[in-house]
Amino acid sequence: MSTTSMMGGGGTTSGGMGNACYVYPGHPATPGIVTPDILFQRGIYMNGSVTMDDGNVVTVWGFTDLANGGGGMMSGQFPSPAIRVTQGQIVHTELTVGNMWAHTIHHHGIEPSWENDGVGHISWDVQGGTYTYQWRPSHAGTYFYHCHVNTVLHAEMGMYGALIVDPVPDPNDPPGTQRVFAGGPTYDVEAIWACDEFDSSWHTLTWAAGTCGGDVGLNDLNPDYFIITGVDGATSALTAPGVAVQMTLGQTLLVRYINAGYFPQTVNFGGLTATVVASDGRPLPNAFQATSLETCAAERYDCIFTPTQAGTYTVEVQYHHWITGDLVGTARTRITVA
Ligand SMILES: [Cu+2]
Repeated sequence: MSTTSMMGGGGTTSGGMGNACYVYPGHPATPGIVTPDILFQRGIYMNGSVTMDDGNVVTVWGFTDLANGGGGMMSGQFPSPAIRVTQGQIVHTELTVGNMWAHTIHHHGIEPSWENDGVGHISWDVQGGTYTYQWRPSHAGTYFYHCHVNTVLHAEMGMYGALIVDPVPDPNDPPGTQRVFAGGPTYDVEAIWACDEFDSSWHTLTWAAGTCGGDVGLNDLNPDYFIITGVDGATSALTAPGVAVQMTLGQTLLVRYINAGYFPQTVNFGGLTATVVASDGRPLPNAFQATSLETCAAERYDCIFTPTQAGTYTVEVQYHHWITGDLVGTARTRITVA
C-alpha cells in the first residue's frame, strides 16, 4: 500500500487527507477528570502485518503501547496490547492519534459516561491530538477494546485488544491466588483466545473507505484466514506461544474466549469439558459444563478446565457464514497436559 493511497479517504466523494465524511474530530478535555489509579497510553499503527501460514502478508492496524516504546506507525502487536485492571479502579486510557486518520477506543462491555464510550457518531473521534478516556470497571471479567471509527473496517483490520478486569484480591486467599471474579473459581494457567476471521481483500482498503457514500463491499465478508489471538489457525496456532496451552495435570486452566470476528463460531474443546463460569463480563447464575460452545460476534466466555488425564487436546474453532450457516473455515490450537 502506498503512502498516497493511505492518505486518501475512501468512497467516491472523499475529502482526501485527514478528512472523511463522518469525522467529528473534537476531543475536548475529559469531563470531571480526576487522578487515575492506573494509566494506559495508546497510539496507533496503520501499516503492520501478519504473515499467514501460506506466506501471504496481510496488513493489520492496531493500537500501540506508547509507555513501552510503541510509537511507530509501521508495526505493532496484533492483537493490540491488553489492558488489564482491577475491579473498581479509576482508569485512564489516553489515545493519541495524528492528523491523518481518526480513531477511538471503545472499552466494550464497560459502562462509562457517553463522552468516554468512544462510539463514533455519539461521542468524538480522536484526530490530531489526545483524548483521555476515563472509566471505572464495576465487574470483573473478560472484555475487549476496539476502535469504533468506520467500525466494520477498523475492527476487521485488527484494531482490538483484550481488556481484563481482575477482582479485588481476597485477603483470605494465599498471595498470588487468581480468581475469575470475587468468590469465583481460582485458576493456575490462563489463555486468551481471540478468534477472528480475515477477508484479506478488505485489508487493502483505506481508513475511511465506504464512509463517503461509496460502496466498497463492507457488507460482503468472504474470509480466507482464520485466526486465534493474532496467529493463523491453519497450523501456527497449534503451537504458538501465548495461544497454545501447556499445563500440568492437577492445574486449573482459565480460557478467556473472545469472538473477535463477525461470523458465528463453534468452539470444540477437543475432548475436554469446560465449566463455563462467566459470559460477557458477568458471572453466570448457573455455571454449565460444555464440550463445545456456539458464539456470536463480540461474545466472551470464561471457561475453566481441570483435565483429569494427561494428553494433547486439539481445540477447533469453526467459522460459519452469518446468513447461510455454511462452514467457511476452521482454526486450531492445542491444550497440552503433561
Ligand atoms: Cu480506527
